[in-house]
Amino acid sequence: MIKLYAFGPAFGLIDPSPFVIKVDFYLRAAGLEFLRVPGFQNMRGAPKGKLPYIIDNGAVVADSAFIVSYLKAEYGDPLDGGLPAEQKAVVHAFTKMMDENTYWCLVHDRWINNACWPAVRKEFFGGLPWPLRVLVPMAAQRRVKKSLYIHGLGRHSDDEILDIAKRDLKALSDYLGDKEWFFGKGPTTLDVFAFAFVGGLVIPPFHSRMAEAARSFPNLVRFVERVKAKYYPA
Ligand SMILES: N[C@@H](CCC(=O)N[C@@H](CS)C(=O)NCC(=O)O)C(=O)O
Repeated sequence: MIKLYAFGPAFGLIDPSPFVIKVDFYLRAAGLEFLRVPGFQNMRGAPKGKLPYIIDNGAVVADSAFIVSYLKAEYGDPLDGGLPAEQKAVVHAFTKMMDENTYWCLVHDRWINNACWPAVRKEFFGGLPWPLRVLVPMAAQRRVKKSLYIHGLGRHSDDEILDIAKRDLKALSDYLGDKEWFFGKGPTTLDVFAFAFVGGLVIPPFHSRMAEAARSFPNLVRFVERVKAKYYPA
């Protein structure tokens, strides 16, 4: 049985990490049986110091992109197998946009923006004893700030970061249009990955300008609701 090592539910999401949601939804959409193993302690065993990773028949695979490639190689490619090369190229380009750009906007919103940070701090660190409850989130936020600065996104103003996120959301919204799925017929990995990132902005009960911007695209909201109803019924 495939074991998916995750953080665990938070903010109305099955996981705070869009990368974990990607793999979870991929496994469901591909009809593969798996066991989700939640817990922040999973970080200790993570081969690359990040979640998610999976263990399958003794194979340890880290990083959502490598995990999906592994699953396709091992169990077939029911989601993208029928796509022509041109559409696969679109999947790749959008995927990298979300992984390398949208993701950091989401991180900035949750970890730096005061509209989200107090709730995030409480969710992740509220269970720690005092004074760790105060010191650990301060150190963690400092580390995230540094990562954002090194990435480059953290050098922009809040307005510029919001604008960057909106452009990604608009591209996804324009491409989805009024279709049920990004390529019409059924979920491909583009739907899986888009749900992970757009859902990560739309679903949590945050009212930051970025979350509201995501909710201002009615077709993306409907898309998230459709996926939730079909793959994550309450
Ligand atoms: N490229 C990785 C990114 C995974 C990732 O950034 N995971 C974050 C959570 S969203 C993490 O584990 N961060 C912990 C840390 O950096 O210490 C993937 O696609 O799986």
